Amino acid sequence: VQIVSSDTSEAAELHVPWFPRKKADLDTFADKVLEMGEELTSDHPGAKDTAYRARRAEITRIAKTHRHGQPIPRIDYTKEEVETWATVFRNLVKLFPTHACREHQYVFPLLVENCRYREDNIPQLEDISRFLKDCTGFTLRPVMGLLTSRDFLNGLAFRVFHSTQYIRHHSKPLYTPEPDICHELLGHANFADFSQEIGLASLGASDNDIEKLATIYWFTVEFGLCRQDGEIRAYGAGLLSSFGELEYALTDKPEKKPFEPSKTAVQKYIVTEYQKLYFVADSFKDAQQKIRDYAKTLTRSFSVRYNPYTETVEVLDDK
Ligand code: TIH
Ligand code: FE2
Repeated sequence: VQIVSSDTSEAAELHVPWFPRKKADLDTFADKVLEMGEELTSDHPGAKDTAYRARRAEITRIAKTHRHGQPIPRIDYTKEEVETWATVFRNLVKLFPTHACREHQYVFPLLVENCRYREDNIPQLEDISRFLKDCTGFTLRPVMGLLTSRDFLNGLAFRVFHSTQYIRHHSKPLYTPEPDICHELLGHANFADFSQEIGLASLGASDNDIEKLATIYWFTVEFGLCRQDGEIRAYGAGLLSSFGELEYALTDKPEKKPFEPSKTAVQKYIVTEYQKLYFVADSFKDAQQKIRDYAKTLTRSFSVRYNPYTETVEVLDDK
């Protein structure tokens, strides 16, 4: 039984925020981005570089006009862009053996083999999207910049990962305050099943629950640490794409607390500099299981099921 109408006015009456029902509904996010999408804030390293801003605008136009089902246009990256990528790539690859968790170390060579990950080549979103589709059912969708937490998490329900296509400013390769192609491709190598579960939990969720899910996502998928053979390793993509923060995170400087979803979900954090606190899971698997269990505890007046054949979400009123 359908209890939530796709008619927005009726949905609002029931206090259920609108949410996408089919993969093509994600087209509505195409030009909805937060501040750093189009205009760069003044403290962004590329804010005063007009050539950089023009290039970003050129690349983000692709995201703005992209529609579900179309191939993602390829970008002919400039020599300078490839050099920035090379600096990030070279330094991260050096750190992975001692700093990245084994799951990341397992996936990385597969991308090198199948998606032309090389120091002198920025891989194309279309190639990665096709590869992921074959082995995990995930696809990528180009995005102009940061989406709201709700939109980004909603995308995951459809196994769609929104990915930026432009690169960070060349003056600051070791850390950038926002996602860029290095972050998406080098950090988020591992698109695990549980991210869809976070996504499904986010559909039509209250603002309060969205904030909790986004905070969990932040401290795990983005900045998570885990134990491995008596050491601490990184599995979060925000760490695995920043050779500055990856090194820093494993020193004694930041605070570390055990990962406990109900506590982690209400922790405040900053988004523009190295984190002062990280949460450490007993293992990568343990983090996944705890996130799954947590997502199930959120209350909603209905439940949802993803139908992979039709790529739609079915709403069930069995709660
Ligand atoms: N700080 C990361 C990097 O330098 O690669 C990018 C981001 C991750 C999460 C938010 S911004
Ligand atoms: Fe990310």
